[in-house]
Amino acid sequence: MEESALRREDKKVVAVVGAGLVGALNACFFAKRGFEVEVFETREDIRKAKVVKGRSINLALSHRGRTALKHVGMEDKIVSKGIPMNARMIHSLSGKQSPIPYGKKGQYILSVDRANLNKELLTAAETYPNTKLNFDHKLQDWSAETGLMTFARPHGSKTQTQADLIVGCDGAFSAVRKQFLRRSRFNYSQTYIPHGYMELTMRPRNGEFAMKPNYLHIWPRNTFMMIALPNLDKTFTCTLFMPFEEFEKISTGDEVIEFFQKYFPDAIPLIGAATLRRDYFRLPAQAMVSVKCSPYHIGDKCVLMGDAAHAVVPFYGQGMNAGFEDCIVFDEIMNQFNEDFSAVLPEYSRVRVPDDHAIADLAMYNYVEVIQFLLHMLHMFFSNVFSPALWSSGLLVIHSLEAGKTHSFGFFLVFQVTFTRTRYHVAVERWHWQDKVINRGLLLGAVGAAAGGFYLLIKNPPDINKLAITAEKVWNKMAALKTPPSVGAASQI
Ligand code: FAD
Ligand code: EGU
Repeated sequence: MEESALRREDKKVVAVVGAGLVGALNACFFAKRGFEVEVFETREDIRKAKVVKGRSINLALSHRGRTALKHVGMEDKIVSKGIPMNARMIHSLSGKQSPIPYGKKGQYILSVDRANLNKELLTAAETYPNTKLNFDHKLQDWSAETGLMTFARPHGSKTQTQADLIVGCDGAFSAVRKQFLRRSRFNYSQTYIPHGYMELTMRPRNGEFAMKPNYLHIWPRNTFMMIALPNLDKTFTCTLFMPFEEFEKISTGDEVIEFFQKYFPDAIPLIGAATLRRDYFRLPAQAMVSVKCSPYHIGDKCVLMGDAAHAVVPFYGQGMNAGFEDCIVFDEIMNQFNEDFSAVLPEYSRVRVPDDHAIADLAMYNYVEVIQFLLHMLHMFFSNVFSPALWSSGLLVIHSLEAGKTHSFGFFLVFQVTFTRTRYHVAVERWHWQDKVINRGLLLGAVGAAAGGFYLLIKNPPDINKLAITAEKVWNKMAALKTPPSVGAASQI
């Protein structure tokens, strides 16, 4: 007892800026170590608020996120309120549904409620006596020299506080990050994709889920798609992803129905025509941004985590999972370097930047590619191209006749990203290697080659530089997709 009291004395003050998903979780991680944790959040306490504004209503939680929750003893609590999704359910234009499992039998991802997850994490952070949550505190400015932060309070007042370490968990438009931008040798890029998203709610039908609950429902269409995740109240949250210019073409209720009739006819009765007419215009389509930067730290004073360090487009369901994994990685390095911030922070940047950049690139690549692959999958269900042997080998190979080039949809990749903690950059390296092998025609017997290839790939890691997926390439790809007749161009990235 005495010893812990003594240790408390010399414990440093850690300020966590942002009490979103990553900030609230991070507060638990730092509190567990015994730091004096001060959390500062712009919004009011969402546990008391009547209406919670925010991004997506629900999220896919997978292995990385779960592991982080486990570190702070929260896994069971969150998982018990999540809905397992064992497979994707692909909806064809004619309304036919085809399931494609995520992993082996019994493996699943979870649909969790964002607000509930955030609330539970705040409550968990608050149970540590060494944690204080400060709501209605909007960070305006801070000093990299002194660690002095200035917060705007409601009604125009301001307060200032000092901390030994500032942890920026304040999301994609991070105020903490602004200080980084002023400094030399800080790399930064942000890209808005041409797509926006809109959420629509599918109510229960006769008191039950309107569709099968244990699936991530997907409607892949040409340049856009809709996905739906189940909620505990038996609703589904549908998210429509579409280029802004397409959203803008629809301006009346009739046009909404016409549009859904053309592309998502089976969803109209499930959402309800009247609801659809109304909800489509409730909120404008939201933008999606991809942010990459490096390094993630300034000296021994400040570190960025979660979306503040790496906002990724949602086409891998990994934004939160990656942010949660940031917390584990930081925690491990804290052990390794005895909580010495001057050693921990540079090491954290060194280790984590390549992985967060890899998932950011992957999600960006997937943004266009996944729609195409899901469409291919759908077609394969209705033709004989679909081979169970290829399937079970974990490798789906798609041959584009027009381009004369074979493309693999890395099920290994999706698997490693979703169900393991394989470093993101390593998973990507393996995937590129796999594609190369296939294009060289080494894939003869599907199962044998895939198994052998996988073995080789572990032995010979490929060149990382091949990876760079530029926004430009993604744009070119979008352009190619817009010219329907020559589909072939779409397979050359
Ligand atoms: P945020 O959740 O943005 O939280 C930041 C917090 O900081 C907020 O509470 C904000 O109020 C506060 N803040 C901001 N500025 C200040 C300031 N100046 N001072 C004080 N506080 C401040 N990820 C997944 O893993 N799986 C999914 O299925 C998934 N689906 C998604 C679907 C969509 C449509 C979108 C847009 C994203 C999705 N994501 C998903 C990504 C996920 O939402 C984010 O990665 C995650 O919310 C990041 O958490 P964060 O805490 O870093 O940032
Ligand atoms: C997007 C928005 C299916 C929640 C990528 C799959 C997503 C999620 C996929 C959102 C897709 C896309 C994967 C998971 C997941 C698939 C994945 C995307 C959850 C490649 C709430 N994506 N998402 N891939 O595999 O790895 O089923 O808003 F439609 S979970 Cl875009 Cl695993």
